[in-house]
Amino acid sequence: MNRRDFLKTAGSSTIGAGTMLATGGLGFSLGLNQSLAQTATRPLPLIPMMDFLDGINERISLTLQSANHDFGNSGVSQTFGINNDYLGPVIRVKQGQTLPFDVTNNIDDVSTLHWHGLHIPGDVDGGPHQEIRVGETWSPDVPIVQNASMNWFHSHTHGKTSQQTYKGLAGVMLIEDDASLSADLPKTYGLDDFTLILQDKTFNAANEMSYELTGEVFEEGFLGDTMVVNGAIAPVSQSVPKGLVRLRILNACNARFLTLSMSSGPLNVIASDGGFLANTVQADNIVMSPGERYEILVDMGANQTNNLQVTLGGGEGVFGFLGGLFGGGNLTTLLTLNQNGDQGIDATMPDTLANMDIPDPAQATITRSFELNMDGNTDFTALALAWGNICGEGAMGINGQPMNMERIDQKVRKGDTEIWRMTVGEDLHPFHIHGCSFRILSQQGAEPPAYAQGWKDMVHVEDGWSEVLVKFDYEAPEHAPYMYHCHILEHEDCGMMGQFTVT
Ligand SMILES: [Cu+2]
Repeated sequence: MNRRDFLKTAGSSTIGAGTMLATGGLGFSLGLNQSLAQTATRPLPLIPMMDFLDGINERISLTLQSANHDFGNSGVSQTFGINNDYLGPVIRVKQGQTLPFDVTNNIDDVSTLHWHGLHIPGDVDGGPHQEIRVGETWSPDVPIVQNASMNWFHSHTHGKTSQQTYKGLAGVMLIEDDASLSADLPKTYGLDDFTLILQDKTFNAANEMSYELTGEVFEEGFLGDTMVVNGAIAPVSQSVPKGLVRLRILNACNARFLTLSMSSGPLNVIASDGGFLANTVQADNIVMSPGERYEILVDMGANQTNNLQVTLGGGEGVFGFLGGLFGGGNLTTLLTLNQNGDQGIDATMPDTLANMDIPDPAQATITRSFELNMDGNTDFTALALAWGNICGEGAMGINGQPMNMERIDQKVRKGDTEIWRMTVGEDLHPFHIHGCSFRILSQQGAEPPAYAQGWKDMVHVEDGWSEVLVKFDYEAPEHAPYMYHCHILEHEDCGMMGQFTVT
C-alpha cells in the first residue's frame, strides 16, 4: 500500500501512539562555568530585546545564522540563531506600527520566518511560500493591527520546520497597546517582566544538542529529556523585587505538551495567545501545547521564593503527557524566583483586564471539518532510514491528503465568521491557524478550561473533536495562502498541514 492509499483510509486506522537587559549585542554570556561550580542553578538568561516602543527609525535587520551555543553543560552545540547565537531577540513593538523587516538567510539551507499569531496578510506571513534562499534577504513590511499580545516567530520551511526551529530559529514578539502600557501591571523587562522560551532538548555524550529523526520521532514528535529555558538548561533562577512579577511564557518545544504549576499557590493567568483575558484566571496548573503562549503573574510580596515547575510524564508522547496530568509524572523546576527585598511596583493583582467582545457562533456562515490523519500502517522506522534526517511529506495528512504546496485546500471569504471543527482518533494534536485569532467553542467535545477561553490561535485536538469560532479579516491570495496545521513540528513536516486562501 503506498502512502497516498493509506492516507485515504487513515481515518479509521489511526495509530494509538499519537502521538541581561537588552544590550543590543549578542548577549547570552552567562558566566556559566563559575555559576555552575557554585550552584546547581544557572541564572535565567535575559534574551536581548529590540525595543521599538519609542519608534522605528530604520529597517529592522534580522539575520538567520549558524552558531555555537553553550546551554550550560559546557558542551559546544551547533545551533542556529537570529542575530544571536541561539534563538532570536525579543522584539517589542506597539499597535499601529509597521515593521520594516530585512530578514537575511545566512544559514546553509533555504529557510523562512513565520510570524506566529500576527493578524497580517498572507504575503507577509512568512509561511512556506515566502522562502528565503541562502544569502538572500526577505523584506516584508509587517503591519501591527492587533491588540497587546505575546506572539512569536519561527522557521516554517516546508519539510524542515522541525529541524530548523529545534536548532534555534525562533524568537518572541511582544505587542503593546495604549491599554497595556497604561495598565497597572509589571512591564519593566528584565526587572519584573520576563519572557520565558521553554523547550525540551536531548544532549549527547559530549554535551552537544542532538536531534535524530527515528521512526518514533516521526510518530510522536521529538521529545527531549532535558528542559531548557531561554537557552539554558533548567533549573534557572532569577532575583526579583518584592511585588508582582510577570512571566510571559512560550512553549517552543517541537512536540511536548507542558503541564505548568507553581510550587506555592496557583497560577494567575492574565493573557493567552491572542492577548489579555477578560479577568485574571487562577488555575492550579495549565497545559500548554507547542506554539501556545500564556502570561502569568506571581505575587512575590507573599513569597520569598517560588518555583515555576513542569510535570513531565514518566513515559513518552501522549502517554507521558497523560501521566503528568494524572499525577504519574515527575515535577521539574524550570525557574526559581528569589525575592531580593527591593520594593517592586506597587501593583495589585488585576481583576478586569480587557473588555472582550464575545463572538456569536450564530454569525458563522459555514462549518468546515478537518480530520487529522496519521497512518496506522506506516513503517515510520523505514521512512526515517530512507529519508535520513528529513521528515518528508506525505506520511500524514488532513482530510486524507498530505500537504501539497500546489494545492489550495480551502477558500474563505474575507470578513466571514466560520466554525472550524477538527477531529482525531486517539491521538493528540495541537492545531494552529495562520492569520487570525479565534475562540475555542469546544475542546475534546467540552468547554475549554477558563484560561483557554480568551483569544487563541492554538487548540488541543484529542480523542474526538474540537471546534473554534474564527473570523478572517486579511487577504491571503493563491500565491501566498495561509496554513493550518498540527504544531507538532514533525507532524507538520510529515504533511499534517493544509492551505487556504482568504479573498
Ligand atoms: Cu500532530
